[in-house]
Amino acid sequence: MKSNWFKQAVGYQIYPKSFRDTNGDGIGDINGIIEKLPYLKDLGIDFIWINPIYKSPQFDGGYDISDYYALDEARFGTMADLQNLISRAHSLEMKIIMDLVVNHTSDQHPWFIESRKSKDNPYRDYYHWQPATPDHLPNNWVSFFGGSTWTIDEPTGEAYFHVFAKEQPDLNWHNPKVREEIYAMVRWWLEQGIDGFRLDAISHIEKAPWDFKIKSFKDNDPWEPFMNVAGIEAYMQEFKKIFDAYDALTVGEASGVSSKKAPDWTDDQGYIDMIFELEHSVKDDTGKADLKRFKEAIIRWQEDMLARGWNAPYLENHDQPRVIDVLGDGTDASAKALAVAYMLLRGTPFIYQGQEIGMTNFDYTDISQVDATDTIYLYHEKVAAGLSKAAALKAATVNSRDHSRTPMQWDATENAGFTDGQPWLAINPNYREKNIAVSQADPDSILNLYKFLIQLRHENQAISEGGIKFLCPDHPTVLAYERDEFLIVTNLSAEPTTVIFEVPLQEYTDVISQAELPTLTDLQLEGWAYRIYKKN
Ligand code: ISL
Ligand code: CA
Repeated sequence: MKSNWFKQAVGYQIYPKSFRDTNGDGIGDINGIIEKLPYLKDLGIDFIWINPIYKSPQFDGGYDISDYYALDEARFGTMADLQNLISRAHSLEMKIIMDLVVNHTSDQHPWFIESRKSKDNPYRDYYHWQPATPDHLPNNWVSFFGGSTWTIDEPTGEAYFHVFAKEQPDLNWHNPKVREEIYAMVRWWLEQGIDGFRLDAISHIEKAPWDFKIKSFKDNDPWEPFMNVAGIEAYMQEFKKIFDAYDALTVGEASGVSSKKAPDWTDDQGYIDMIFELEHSVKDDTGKADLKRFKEAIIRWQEDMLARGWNAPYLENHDQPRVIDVLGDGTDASAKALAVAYMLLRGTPFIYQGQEIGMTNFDYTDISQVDATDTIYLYHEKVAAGLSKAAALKAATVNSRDHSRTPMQWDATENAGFTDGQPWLAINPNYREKNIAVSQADPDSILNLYKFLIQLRHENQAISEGGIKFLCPDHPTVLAYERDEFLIVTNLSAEPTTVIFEVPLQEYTDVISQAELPTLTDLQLEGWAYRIYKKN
């Protein structure tokens, strides 16, 4: 049986490279996180998820690990720094979880360096190898980052399998030795005192038989052969034994686990505590999300996880553009309505660094400003297809991961208070007006609204653990729900609207203004309205 403290908690995601640099090399570091712990405590954060800081060639933002037992010391700091971070966080009653990247390693990992040497190398079966020629790859599966999932490799002439970049070969989970190595590593990290993991791309560790035929290449169809494929349950069960033994907090990035299946993953007997679903964050070619689709996904996940299971609501992460420009219209008002809409849902909400001040997307003018591997790949693909450089840049960056990876905007001083050196990625020029210091001083800021919402969660069990019932699920712009004695209403559009409720509004008080509500069944909502009502 798992412990339940996380049901009242709020998580904060740190992309360490861009959080705070303390030694002037332009790269955020562990000491930078330590420096900002009081800020996070003041915000009300209960635990922090830190993106990968392990030894890595950094081909994919550290999601290409070359040594599971070592930190990238040159960039981020030493194990002693990490120990210091853990103990300082714990003394402030905050927990620390780290990324666990076990679908793949870096191609620079010693296992892969061995594996590729010969067909009879003892590490050959740590990865997936198949006979292949350029005209006859083992199958027609495509990788998330573009191109085939197979790369032919010298010296053996066989192909190895990768669902992400070719620099990220997939581990062979059928091999018991691989599993033992991974489980030992997981135990070792928990012994170091970290409180748990965010399980990267965990739903991809099992694959369909190589002769599986992809039905279509539209939407999510091409990923089917490595999305929560049957057989994965056994590995998750093995993981669970370790997690339970350490009472570790676990969040799975589990695309392909449907809202119907998710309760089995996350209920009291489930493998992990909660799941990040990816369905609500689908965007089109213009970088906008379809509000109808967003609402449908949120409501379905909340309803399907009501009887059993646990959600991890989020609006942003290091892979997604900034929500203020995706679902919002760039205004603070839109960021606030979105904050209220998701922060009071059922589940453990996550806030991504900078989201709490409404950090925006970056206005790219040249491909050299981009770091994200998949964006650069897409750009070259578009140029090769005949697009002008400007058009290719626009198309490739519209949904780029790098929008959210620009350095954190702490204050209005040179380089936004992020670094005294040259930042590794360009800082958004709007940092002079949009930063933590300015937001702290303004009682009406997005930041202070987040603080209020976190407090409301902490103080009211109805919001952390109560039920949820959606009102007007078919309204085009209003997301409204009851959390036991609370009623939350948001208008996720700049257009005013009216909505008719079958709830006796006169029995409620406005939590924000403390005003009693008139006897009305219809509510006039201004653009980006948000209301939090409580039953008298
Ligand atoms: O479904 C997906 C894409 O449609 C995702 O499951 C995919 O798993 C997701 O993009 C994975 O992201 C994570 O793993 C990647 C890394 O590049 C990302 O930054 C990380 O969040 C590879 O490790
Ligand atoms: Ca640094």
